[in-house]
Amino acid sequence: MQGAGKLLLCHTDGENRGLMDLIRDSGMHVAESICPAPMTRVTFAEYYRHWSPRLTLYGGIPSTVVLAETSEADFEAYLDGFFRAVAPGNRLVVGVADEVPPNAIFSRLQRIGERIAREGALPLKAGAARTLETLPAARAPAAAQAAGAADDAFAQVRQDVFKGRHVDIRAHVQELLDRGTRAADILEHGLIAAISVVGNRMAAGEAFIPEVLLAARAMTAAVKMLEPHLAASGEQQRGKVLVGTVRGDMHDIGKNLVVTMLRGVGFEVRDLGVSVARERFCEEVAAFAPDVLGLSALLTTTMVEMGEIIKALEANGLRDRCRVIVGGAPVSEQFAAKIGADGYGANAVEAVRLAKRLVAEGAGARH
Ligand code: B12
Repeated sequence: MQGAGKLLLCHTDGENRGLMDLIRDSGMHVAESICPAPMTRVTFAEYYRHWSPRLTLYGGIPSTVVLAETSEADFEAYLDGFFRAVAPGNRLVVGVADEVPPNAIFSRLQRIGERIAREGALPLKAGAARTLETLPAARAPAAAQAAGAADDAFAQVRQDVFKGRHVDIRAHVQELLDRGTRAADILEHGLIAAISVVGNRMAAGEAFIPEVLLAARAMTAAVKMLEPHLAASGEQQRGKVLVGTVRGDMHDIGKNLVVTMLRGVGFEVRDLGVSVARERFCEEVAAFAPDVLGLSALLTTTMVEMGEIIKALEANGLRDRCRVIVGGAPVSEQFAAKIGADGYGANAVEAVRLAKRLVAEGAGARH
């Protein structure tokens, strides 16, 4: 394999006490998802001593140490032992097992990042890690430039998103609202501009899940404040919409915006949340009898589930009971047509326009 320019990875999550020599001698190049003591019996120091001459190690922080069940003192002690074991540092990519916030404590993930930046030698040389707010695109996102000067009125809320300041952002959004700034502009030039930069950085391998989660949390806090302003309420009941993010997909910021805007113009909306199974969509279509079913997906791997949901509706004799609309970053008009959806909306405003048109055309039933 090495001759063919390929690398072999071995998924080593779990108990490896009886496998230490076998894995070391197996010819694998990388041992990934290493979950050491206290969750399993082998300590990280032992893994490192035993494997690092031949394997690159990936992992090392068991999920329990980032959870509240481990005290701050024990967490720090774990990190001290961890960094002592790997100094001077070689053939190691630090990874945290399984847990993400909110269960994993944010400040601990940040602390791990700080210590790697300070003490880690490889793969990032100490001090070489770049945080979101220091990246060039974070300082001058394209959408912000389009909106005016580089340091425009929305620069502060963008910085809040980059830095994950979910408390400060509320005061800054309020200041903008008090100055008479339109909520839709704060959303577009502040929040969406910032989260798009975060997405691009994520794609380029320069932003990682903890940072994206922090950014998403700040964005969600701000969107909640904007919701009453975005939703022009008071209109009469327009119809019923059932909404959800498809199975395997946890993204909900965009879906929540769609829900807010639909409610704002008078739709009765039932929001099923994230990672919704196709069976659940079928049950709810039967029970809630929506005029429109809105499906959201943000991953290329989960967008295919939208087609499966439409097939499941057909198989259960429910397809003619409602119109199906789809949306989310990877979804397109062509994809919607291919899977037999009734419409595609690129953003929350289009979602509302689409739902209004479909309800006006057919009040739910397709034929
Ligand atoms: C925030 C974020 C996260 C957060 C989500 C937090 C949350 N509560 O939603 C977290 C950190 C959890 C996350 C996790 C992951 N993410 Co992510 N994430 C993003 C990010 C940066 C922003 C998404 C967002 O909120 N955008 C802002 C909102 C307002 O826009 P929107 O979602 O597109 O919604 C609008 C429209 O699409 C439309 N719309 C949305 N839904 C619907 C529904 C209907 C019916 C209609 C009509 C319209 C509509 O209207 C909305 C409002 O205008 C994107 C990058 C990006 N630019 O999209 C990556 C991104 C989607 N994530 C990505 C990846 C890879 C992941 C992970 C797999 C990473 C990992 N290795 O674990 C995981 C997957 C977890 C899972 N199982 O779902 C990739 C997907 C790549 C791909 N081709 O599939 C992206 C594109 C980043 C990238 N460039 O690499 N992510």
